[in-house]
This record gives sequence, C-alpha cells and structure tokens, in this order.
Amino acid sequence: MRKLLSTSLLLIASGLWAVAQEVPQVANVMARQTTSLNGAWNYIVDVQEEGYYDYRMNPTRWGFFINAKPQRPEDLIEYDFDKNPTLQVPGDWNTQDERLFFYEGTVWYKKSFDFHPQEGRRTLLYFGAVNYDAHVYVNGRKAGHHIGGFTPFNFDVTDLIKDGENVVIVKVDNKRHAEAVPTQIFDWWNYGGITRDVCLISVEPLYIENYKLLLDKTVPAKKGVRQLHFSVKLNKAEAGKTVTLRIPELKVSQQVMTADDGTASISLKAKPQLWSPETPILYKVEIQLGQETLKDEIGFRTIETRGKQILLNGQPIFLKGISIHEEKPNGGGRANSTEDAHTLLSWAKELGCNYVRLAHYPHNEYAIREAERMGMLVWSEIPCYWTIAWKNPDTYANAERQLTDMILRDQNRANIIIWSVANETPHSPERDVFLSKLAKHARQLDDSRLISMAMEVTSASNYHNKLQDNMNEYVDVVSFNQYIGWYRDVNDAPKMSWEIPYEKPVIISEFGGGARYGLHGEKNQRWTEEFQENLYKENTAMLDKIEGLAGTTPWILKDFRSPRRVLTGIQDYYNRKGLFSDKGEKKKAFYVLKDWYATK
Ligand code: GCB
Repeated sequence: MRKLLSTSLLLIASGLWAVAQEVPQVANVMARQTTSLNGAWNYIVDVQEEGYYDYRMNPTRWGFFINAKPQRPEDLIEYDFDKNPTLQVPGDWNTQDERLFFYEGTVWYKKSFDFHPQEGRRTLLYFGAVNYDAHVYVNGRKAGHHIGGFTPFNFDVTDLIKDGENVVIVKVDNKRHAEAVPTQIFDWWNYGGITRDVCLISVEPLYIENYKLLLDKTVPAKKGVRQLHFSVKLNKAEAGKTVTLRIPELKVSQQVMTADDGTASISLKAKPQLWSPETPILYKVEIQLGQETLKDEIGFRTIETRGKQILLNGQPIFLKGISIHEEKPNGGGRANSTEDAHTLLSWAKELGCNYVRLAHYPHNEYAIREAERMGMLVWSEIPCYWTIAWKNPDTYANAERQLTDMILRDQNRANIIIWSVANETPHSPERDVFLSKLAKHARQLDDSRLISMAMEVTSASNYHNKLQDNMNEYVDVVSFNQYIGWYRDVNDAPKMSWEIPYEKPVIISEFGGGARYGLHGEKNQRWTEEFQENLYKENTAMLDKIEGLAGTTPWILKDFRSPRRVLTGIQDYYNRKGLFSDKGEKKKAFYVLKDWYATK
C-alpha cells in the first residue's frame, strides 16, 4: 500500500499522471480571458485510422497524437504533421481541400503554439463545435473525447499545458452512424472538421460557470416596473461567495451570496424597455466574482401563448419567418462569423421577416447574437431528425446532452423564443417516449420559452389534411412541415382543408419547392423559377385558411449543399428550394413571400 502511494506521488510529481477532465460548458466565452487557437492547423487524412488503432484494431499508445519525430537516423515514423498542409480553423475540410469534398472519415489536426499559463489560474481548452466525434490531446496526453457536431465543450487542461511551446492534436471523425444524432441520413452536407472557434480560456480556480438573467413572466408589470430574475452557478459547490450583478442603465447593482451548491439567485425590480423585433434593445450587464467581471448584453421580453395566439411582450405576433442552414452566403461551406450571419439575416430582413428557423442543429453563437442585435426572433433546434435510434439509451443521452448544451449556451438570448426538439420523426411508441422526455427536459431547464417540434400531417384524403401527433401535449406550439405543390398534390393547394385539433398556435415550419436560378418556363415546369413562384402563390393563399396560423418558416432562404440532391444540371448537389441561389441571387418566389409578409 505504502509502495503504491509513493509510486503515485512520484508519478504525480513527474507529471505522468497529469489528467485533464471535461468540465461543464462555460457560458459567454466571448467575454472571458481567452487565447485564440484559430488559424492554420496541419492535417493528416487518415482513412483507416492508422493513427489511432494498431494492426489488430486495438487503440495504440503510439498514435499520431504523440506527434513523434525521429530521434535517430534509423527511426521509423510514418507521419509528420509538420510536412503536411494546413486547414483553416474554424472551417470545414470539405471546401478547403478538393480531395475532401465528399470525404467522411478521420482527419487529424495539429496546432503548435506558445503559451504562458498564469500562476494560480486554470486553463480550459474550449471548442465551439467539432463535427462529429473528437478525441483531443494536449502535449501527447488525452484531454478528452466529445461527440456531437454543433455544441461547445471544454476540458480543464491545466495539468497538461506547459509554459512555452505546446501541441494540441485533435482526431476528428465525421462518419455517419445509425445510432448517432443526427443519424445516417439527413438532407444537408456533412461538413467535417473543427468548424467553430478554438481557444484557451484562463479562469480563476473558482469561476462563474453560467448565469441566467430574464424577466419573470409570473409577476405582472406595474407602471413599467417589472420583476427580473437572476441566477448564477459557480464551477464549484462553494457557499458564501459574493456575486455582484450590475445593469448600469437600469441602476441595478445587487449582490447575491452562493449557497452550499455554489448557486445563488435573486429577484429584483427594474424598469427595462422591452426587447422586440422593432426595438431590439440590449442592456449592458456585468457579473462580478472577486476580481473577475463578465460582461454581456441582455434584452428583456416575455413570450407565451394564449389559445391559438403567440404573445410577445403580451401582444399577439405573427411570426414572419424563413428557415436557414448554417452555410456561407456565397457558395457552400460552414458559416461561422458575424459577417456571414449578417448577410443571411439581412436577406431575411429584406423579405420582411421578424423570425428565423435556424435549422437543423444549433447554429454558431455569432449568428444568434447578430440575430438578436438585428431584431430577429429565433427557433433553435437539435439534429433529432428523421429516423433516430429511439430505443438506444446512448442515442437518447446524446440528444439530451446536445439539447442541454444548446440551452446552456443561449439561455440569455432574448431573441430565442422556441426550443425545438425534433424534425419530421416517424411515429412509434418508442419515439413518443424519447421525444416526450426531451421536451420535458427542455422545459425543466428553461420554462421561459416555448417548446415545439416540426411534425408531419399524418392523414390526408379528399384534400383534407389532419395533424395527429401524441406529442401535441408536450409542446406549446404545434408545428408541421408540408410540401403540397412539390412532393405531393401539385396544383391542388386551393382544394385543401386543414384539421389541427389542438388549442395551440400553429406554425408551418416548412413549405416550399425547388427552382434553379435563371431557369425560366411555364408555371407547371419543374425547376423553373415560375414553378416555384406559383407554388408560393398557391401555398400562401392556402395557409391563410388555417385557423390559428401564428407563423411560417418556408424552406428555405438559400440553396444549400446536400449529398441527396444529385440531379445533374439542376441540383448538382444543392437542394434548390432556396429563395436565393447559392450565390445569393433572388428567385421570383422571393417577391411572392415578401408581398405576403407585407400583408401580415
Ligand atoms: C424536409 C426536411 C428538410 C429537407 C426538406 C426538403 O422536410 O425537414 O431538412 O431539406 O424537407 O427539401 O425535402
């Protein structure tokens, strides 16, 4: 025993036992003390995962993550990161290296950099998102493993990082799996790589992990004075720590003391002007623990339903929306900047939108924040799409984790009004268990927003469409996708009637059809702009007849890459349902929707 103990001490002292661990996502990374690791990373394409498994398919200790270099002339090392080209991070590999356009598999990334950790502080290694499966190593040691392509994660790497030169290596694998979320088939490009920002975050040993500041909807306003609710969570369960909340413009300066679990909360009165699409007012907020102050900009609003209406700040609102994929505005490739988001959202504004559906996965934080500044309401969702492995507990855990991480990242964004837990899922008892659990989980984490999911019409005969979904009781807003005029019933939209037997607001989360920009012809000729234009005319007239229609997000703002869209000369691996072409040119249907929204 004694021997064991002294060996352990020796190992700890020599750093050989140094461990890293995944720690809960830290909120508001943009406001923290960070060192960016964005930029050029060397990469190795590893089709057979040679750098991870030995020739008996066992994980090897001598993998690429040790970044070996020959020490003697006779040494055999069959890789060299430093001789390999580089990829830009953040970014997908598919649009940076022609050879990788269709590639799905493993790519190793390596970054060498100088770093000088500050005495007494801890260092977290943060990834905004890596698609899909990431093994992370720091100076040859494993920092951790993460799955899920669209949410942030961070490891405490204090014990792995050195003063001076450091090496971070990430094995990224974007192979699709039936048990994964999303599953094996989905209608968008499976962009692989380190697709969002990477940085080191320097924190005190005790730091603010997350916080939440919002309007308390249960207390009515009196002469403009409202109740705000603030809660904060430290990374450790330490009691008696003082956290100060300041909102200078509202003359708020309030201290709270943490309880045994390291959390604190308080209600306070203030007279904020409310955030809305017309007045997207954000207040500067400071949250201080010890010497460290986090800054944020937060807006206040309420969102609720009354019968078949959606009420924003107590007033009925029609959600004039459009669906958006996270792709760069000109051409394909994953988007990850305020500029990309601004361009896409400006197009939505030009359409007359006050709302966007950010499909089909959590979009990057820049986009959400830019939408908030521009006054765009947001529906945010997880990639629980089509044929998920409903019976698999690991698949559920994965979906729940993505949902949790999406909510924890964005819970202070006033513009997000809807969390959606699924899209077009086939009905079964197992699916119902899975989705109802997810919906309850979302509500438990955040009861200040509405819950929804994109459903499907389950029965249609004699032009009568009926929505029937057991999940209706778990959602606040009933949403469904419908493709009358494209996948079904071309020219029959005028004959349709609708039965939505729930006393809840209705959102049409998708409708639309494809057109190749610049292709003209008769309105019954597929792929022409005239066909799409006519489809929009018929659909908007049809939707006007749906009782309780509270909003729509037609499919979609811009043509986007999809491996399922193989029709040469027309699709060329693009889903052509955009109102804008992949290069940002407006199609005729744009004007139909714009005119319709002008009447709403
Ligand atoms: C849908 C899906 C969406 C597809 C779209 C289409 O229902 O939700 O992801 O891209 O249809 O174009 O078929």
